[in-house]
This record gives sequence, C-alpha cells and structure tokens, in this order.
Amino acid sequence: MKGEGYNTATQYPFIIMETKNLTTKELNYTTTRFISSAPDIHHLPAYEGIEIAFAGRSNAGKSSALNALTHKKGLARTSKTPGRTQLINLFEVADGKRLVDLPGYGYAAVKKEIKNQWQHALNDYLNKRDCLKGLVVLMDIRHPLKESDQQMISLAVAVDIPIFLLLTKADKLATSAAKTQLNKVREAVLPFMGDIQVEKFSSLKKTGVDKLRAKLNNWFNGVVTANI
Ligand SMILES: Nc1nc2c(ncn2[C@@H]2O[C@H](COP(=O)(O)OP(=O)(O)OP(=O)(O)O)[C@@H](O)[C@H]2O)c(=O)[nH]1
Ligand SMILES: [Mg+2]
Repeated sequence: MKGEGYNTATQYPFIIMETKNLTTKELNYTTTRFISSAPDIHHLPAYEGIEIAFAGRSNAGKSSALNALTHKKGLARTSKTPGRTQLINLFEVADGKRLVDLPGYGYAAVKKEIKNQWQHALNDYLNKRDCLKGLVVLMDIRHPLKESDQQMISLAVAVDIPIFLLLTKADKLATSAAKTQLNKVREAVLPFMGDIQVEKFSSLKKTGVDKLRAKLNNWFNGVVTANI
C-alpha cells in the first residue's frame, strides 16, 4: 500500500513506505499496565515486540503524558521535583507493544560525570535496541530545544528513528503564543533532516493527546513514513 501525503512538520511530501495492515489498527491505551523497571538501559530485558520510548529533560512532563494517554492518573509517577523518574519503567499497551518512560536528562543538579554516562547509555539504547521503533521527545513549550534535547534528536536521527516532538504544558501559554512557539520549533527542527513531527501538548487540558495516540498507532502498526 503506497500513498502520498503531506508532512506538516517538514512541509515536504512523504510516501507511506510500508504498511502491515491496510488500515491502522486503533489500540486501546486505557488497558496499559506497568510491567517492570530497569535500573539502566543495559538491564532492559530483550524484547521481540515494538517499543516506543518517551524521553525529555527532567520535569518536561513525560510521566504526565503517559498518564494522559492511558487515562490513568497514577500509572507513571509524576512529581514537582525534577529527576523523579530514575528507573526505566516499562508499560505494556497490548501483546508485543510497549511504552518506555525514560529517566529525564539534563537535570541541573546531576553531576556532569553522571550526565555523560547517561548520554552514553542513551546512545547505546538508540543504537542497539532493535525493537525501538519511535521516540516521543517532550520539551516544555516555554523552554524548547535545549542542548540536551538537540543531542537527543541528533542521536535518534542518526540511527533513523522517527521522532514525535511534543511541546508540553501548552496550557501555560496563551493560544497565540503557543502557536508562535510551535511554528518556531517546526522551523528549528528542519536542519536535523529527520522524520520529526512537532505538536503542542498539554496533559492538563488533554491537548495533542489524540495526535499522540494516532502517531503511536502508526508506529505500533508498522506504518513507516519517510521524507522524500
Ligand atoms: N500546567 C501543566 N503542568 C504539567 C503538565 N504536564 C506535567 N505538568 C507538571 O510538571 C511537573 C513534572 O511532570 P512529570 O510528568 O512528573 O515530568 P517528568 O518529565 O516525568 O519528570 P521526571 O520524571 O522528573 O523526569 C509536575 O508537577 C506536573 O504536574 C501540563 O500539561 N500542564
Ligand atoms: Mg517522570
């Protein structure tokens, strides 16, 4: 099945390269359940299914986004204290389909040495984790594209992992300011030359949750899009 479309993130046409099913199967995210935690990337259990990871700076709203997606307030622990999620938490959406809540990067109080270790570990994860089919990168809409975010995006693009970039806490800005920020970030990611879609998001107001669900459905169903 081949179809042409338009990628709003990059303004380039795209072609659907491969679909396992003619229609994207809607998954039910509300039955997502916690599977296990791993102390670090090297302790993640081998996996035959499809894994999609949520990454972002500490406090960006990763755990909150997972809870909004699944309609489960307490599925992933959220906190006002940055660096709350220190373990890698695995969740199962359906058989062979998992979401991963990664610990936040770029937390100011973490020593440089630890930050470097984490960077290496992320690099390994993106390079070696064959089951990883997509990366949701979350950034506070008021502070997007910090150096650590850019590193993360570069790493993922280098290994051809598609990115869904969510500008979180959009409720903290007026609608027009949020739109301006969205357009700025869409422009700013063009030089990365990756498969990157940028959207506004608010766990509080549920903004962007439908788009996140649609993207995850595509990735979990093996729909691959590529810029041409
Ligand atoms: N206003 C607003 N606050 C939010 C939103 N999403 C998250 N927050 C708040 O931001 C703080 C951090 O959210 P978390 O979801 O714990 O962030 P995290 O990225 O998982 O943080 P770490 O686990 O520390 O890396 C919490 O106080 C949340 O309530 C949002 O959409 N709107
Ligand atoms: Mg968290």
